[in-house]
Amino acid sequence: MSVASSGGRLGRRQFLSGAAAGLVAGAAGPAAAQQGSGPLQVPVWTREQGEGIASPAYGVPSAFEKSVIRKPRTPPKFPTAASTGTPLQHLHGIITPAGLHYERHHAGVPAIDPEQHRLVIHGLVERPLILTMNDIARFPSVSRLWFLECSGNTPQWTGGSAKWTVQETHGLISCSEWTGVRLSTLLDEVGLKPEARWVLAEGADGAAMTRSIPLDVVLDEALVAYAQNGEHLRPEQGYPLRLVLPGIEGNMSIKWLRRLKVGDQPFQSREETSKYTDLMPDGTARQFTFVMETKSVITSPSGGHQLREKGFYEIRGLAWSGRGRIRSVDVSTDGGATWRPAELQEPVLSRCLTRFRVPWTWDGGPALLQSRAVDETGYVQPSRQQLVDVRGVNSQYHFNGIQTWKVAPSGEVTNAA
Ligand SMILES: Nc1nc2c(c(=O)[nH]1)N[C@H]1C(S)=C(S)[C@@H](COP(=O)(O)O)O[C@H]1N2
Ligand SMILES: [Mo]
Repeated sequence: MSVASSGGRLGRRQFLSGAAAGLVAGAAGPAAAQQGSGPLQVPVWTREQGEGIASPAYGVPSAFEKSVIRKPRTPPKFPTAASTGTPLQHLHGIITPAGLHYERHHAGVPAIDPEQHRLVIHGLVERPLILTMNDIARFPSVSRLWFLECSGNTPQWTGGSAKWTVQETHGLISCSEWTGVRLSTLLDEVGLKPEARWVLAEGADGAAMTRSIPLDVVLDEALVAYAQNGEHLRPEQGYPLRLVLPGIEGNMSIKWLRRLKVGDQPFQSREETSKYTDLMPDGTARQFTFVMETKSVITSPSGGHQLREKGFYEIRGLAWSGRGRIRSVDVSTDGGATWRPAELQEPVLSRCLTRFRVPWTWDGGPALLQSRAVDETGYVQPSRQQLVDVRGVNSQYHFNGIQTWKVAPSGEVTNAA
């Protein structure tokens, strides 16, 4: 039996009872003034001409969507070393609109003139090169739908705040269609020397962010991207050029990319020694933990939501794996005692967000909502306890434990991680 058919069996009446109640409430509320008194009156916006075209010339969301915005994370020590989270609770499907893509900047957003921007490729190569943006645009291009996730996403190693929304627990993930040149294509052009094993990537921002990337990651589809969701990158996403390394911690996808240096070993930059390592319970640190492991989260209902009445709800969420495709997602409404398979929305792509859904009838009692993803390698998303048993609680990065949202009989939804 598919989950969709069990949803269908609930019948139309049950889906619509809430909506009909809403309509009655609406007719008595502020909307009544606009709509007239009965259902389907001709509203004022149907009786007059709308706004002309080209106002503004670059389209923006409806004025009624003002609450759908990025949100700054914990107050930064410096205003330019900051991050903002994507409002996952307000989004549908799998693509993040560019204006809502999460941000993580270590030294603010540089204003780079693409005419003056250069990419240097040197080190253990046969023919070092300096490329202009026009040069880069001439190479064969590819487009890929991939998520990007900061390894600092979900800062819940020692628990989180009950008040956190999914924007705060999981907002440092976004998903775009990226277009650019394969990094391997550029490296073919310069010719790798036989000793080549690692590539240093450096950004042109005030942080001059630098990370060492092993050759297997380079050759695994890594992109030097200039476009995102059909248009050139936004300044905050690395305009005019960035790396996008699929399934790899966001920090390594160097923005404002200006230099690639090929070496025979890792370069041991600040971001891979003092930062972006994982402190284990025995005091040793794991270094070069690149892959973003399988993870999922319910985005609706989620923290900060208020269920207004008993009855039908569609539980909706997102799942992803840095190792490939999502194979399945199970959902529990009783804190993990029982699980039901969710329906996966196609396309289910490798290292991309996957949307899942499961029908749920809320009986008005307390509930604990959880999702657990499995990827095509068979890796199962761990519970918080399973993760902490292995990793301890000294880490800052790579928390991929199962998220719990608590639904109170009042309908209030809070973070129970
Ligand atoms: N040059 C440069 N690249 C950078 C950063 C930066 O501060 N400077 N931040 C990194 C981090 S920590 C992450 S998670 C991603 C964030 O990319 P986004 O801001 O496009 O979401 O970019 C990475 N690349
Ligand atoms: Mo990050």
